[in-house]
Amino acid sequence: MKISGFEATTLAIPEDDPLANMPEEDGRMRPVVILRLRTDDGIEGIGITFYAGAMTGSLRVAVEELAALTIGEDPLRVERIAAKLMAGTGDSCGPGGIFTLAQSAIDIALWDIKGKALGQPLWKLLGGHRDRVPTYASGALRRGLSDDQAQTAARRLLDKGFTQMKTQMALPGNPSIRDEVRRVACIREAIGPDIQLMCDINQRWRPEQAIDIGRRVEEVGLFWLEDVTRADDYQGLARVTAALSTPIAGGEYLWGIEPFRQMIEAQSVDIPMIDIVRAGGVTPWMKIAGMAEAFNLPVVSHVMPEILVHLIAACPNGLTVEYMPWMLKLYEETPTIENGEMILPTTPGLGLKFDEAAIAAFTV
Ligand code: SMN
Ligand code: MG
Repeated sequence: MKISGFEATTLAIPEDDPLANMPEEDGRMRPVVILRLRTDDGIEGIGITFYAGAMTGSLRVAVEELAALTIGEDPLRVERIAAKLMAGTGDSCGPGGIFTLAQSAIDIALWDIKGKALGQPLWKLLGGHRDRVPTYASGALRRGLSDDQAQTAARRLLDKGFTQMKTQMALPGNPSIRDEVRRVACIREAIGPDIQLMCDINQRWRPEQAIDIGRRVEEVGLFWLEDVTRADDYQGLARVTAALSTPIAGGEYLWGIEPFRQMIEAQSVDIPMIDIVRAGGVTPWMKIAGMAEAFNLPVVSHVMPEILVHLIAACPNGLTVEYMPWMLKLYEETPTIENGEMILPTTPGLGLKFDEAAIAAFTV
């Protein structure tokens, strides 16, 4: 089997809130590049990438330029292809930035092809540890909502059956410490003591602020506090992690494999969070998860639950899947949720089929 063709398409997808129907800001769109990678025996693998914003046109071209290097290659030889892409860019264009974003789309599509060629769902090929995994609602309890709106949205997530959900602090404007603490406390009040609540800071605090506010919210009982300060301040993160009993999560902003070594060695976080497109695809994602396992750390996913559910289910230290619903509308069907857990598909590869009408509607 050989790779024989490809097609990359730029889409704009609404960043809406289908889970609680309370968008912070109407009409926000996320540009995305999708890839169809084809083989000479008729298999098509699908890939996806984003985070390029105004450079998404360049990202699409980068995907096409890298995909052109895969023509004639055996799609099952994922590492050989990764080395060829790196060599094809002079061994110096990555890891990081548009190279890695583009490489991710190709790596994801290769694993989809591998699953389809072998007739196995991806989560089994990668290890198959579990066939259902915990998941948490994300993207609904955003920092721009009022306390009242956040409480209403949280109750809607409960009605939908979620048993874990994520909110945000580092509220907009110039919030007092009291405002920040009140936000997580009011959500806790709305959901009761038994629901697991995570909180994302998106790198917006100083380490000292994180320790101060983090101590004041310990009694709210957070499942984790995420990206409390700059992702590359490994030592600052480590100070926060040492000071708080609330677990600290982070890693979604790191590129490739090696920064996770620095983060883990510095004891910066309790829970590494691995983003598949910044990691470089399925292949490096699994290596990072294995590295974390060796340090007795769990791992969590970032966005695209329809894809990441496979990876979290595959590894023994996968903790929970972020159920961020933005991309679900691209597919005919996505994994279902039962009792707060995502159920793994049994169809080969990613088990996803583009909804062609949706793709046509989002194509820019
Ligand atoms: C997040 C960041 C970027 C895109 C989507 C979501 C956020 C999260 O940090 O962890 O959900
Ligand atoms: Mg985050």
